[in-house]
Amino acid sequence: MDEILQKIISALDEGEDEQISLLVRQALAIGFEPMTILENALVPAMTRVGEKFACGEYFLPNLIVSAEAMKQAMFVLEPVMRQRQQMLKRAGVAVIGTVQGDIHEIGKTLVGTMLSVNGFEVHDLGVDVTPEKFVSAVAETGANLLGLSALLTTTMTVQRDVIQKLEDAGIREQVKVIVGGAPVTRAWADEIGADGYAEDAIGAVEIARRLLDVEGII
Ligand code: B12
Repeated sequence: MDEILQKIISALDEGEDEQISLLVRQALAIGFEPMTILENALVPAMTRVGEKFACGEYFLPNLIVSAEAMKQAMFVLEPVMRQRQQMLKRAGVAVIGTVQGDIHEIGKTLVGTMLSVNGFEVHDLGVDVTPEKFVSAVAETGANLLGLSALLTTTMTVQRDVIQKLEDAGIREQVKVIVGGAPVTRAWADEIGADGYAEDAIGAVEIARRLLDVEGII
């Protein structure tokens, strides 16, 4: 593996946020594509941190510093990704957020960024978003895509609540609902009546484009 990507992986693992911004800038400067940096360094490194947390090698402070480093890296990558895809025609209007009770934001933000650089107008509601807030955002923006992120088994059920609330408000037919997050599966998506599920941010764009019949390549 390239040395610079390896350094980015180490910086994320150790939560060195200043260092990681520098390294990501360097990687871009020597010609790495933003998606390569994401897929080959940042995402696997974050996944590894999660595994270390799960097996008791890392503790919550480790997660927090690594997540902060990931955010800093994204601050550098996002404008570059946006700039390179400027010419895309509008694919749709998307509302996205992490459901109530859940503050995990990295995956949700990544999905929002990927939708945005692929031509969607994205309204990111942030984290810990109530079903009511999702419903009013869909109504206000006229969104045709709603992305619900949940990273905890205890908050996945809120995805179902949001779909129910859309039905109650009479706007379920207006919007395609896609769900995701580490514990979410296709079977769960089917069970709660979501229109789509994706495992990662690229899959999210693919499914969104398919559901909304948008032509063109990612
Ligand atoms: C970073 C992290 C944190 C950070 C979050 C910081 C931040 N600003 O986001 C902090 C430290 C705050 C945190 C807190 C907690 N966490 Co945490 N966290 C993680 C960790 C390590 C990584 C998550 C992450 O960012 N991954 C990287 C991104 C890129 O991946 P992703 O989020 O999965 O997103 C991708 C896909 O899922 C998908 N996707 C995501 N959203 C969506 C949405 C749509 C619409 C679609 C289509 C796709 C999609 O695409 C994304 C991009 O590829 C995970 C471990 C893991 N394996 O997931 C644990 C994990 C999710 N956390 C866990 C726990 C238990 C907690 C705490 C309860 C810990 C505690 N004791 O306090 C709290 C909960 C706080 C709360 N109320 O939300 C558990 C959840 C267990 C469970 N099954 O319920 C995990 C799995 C760790 C573990 N193995 O135990 N956490």
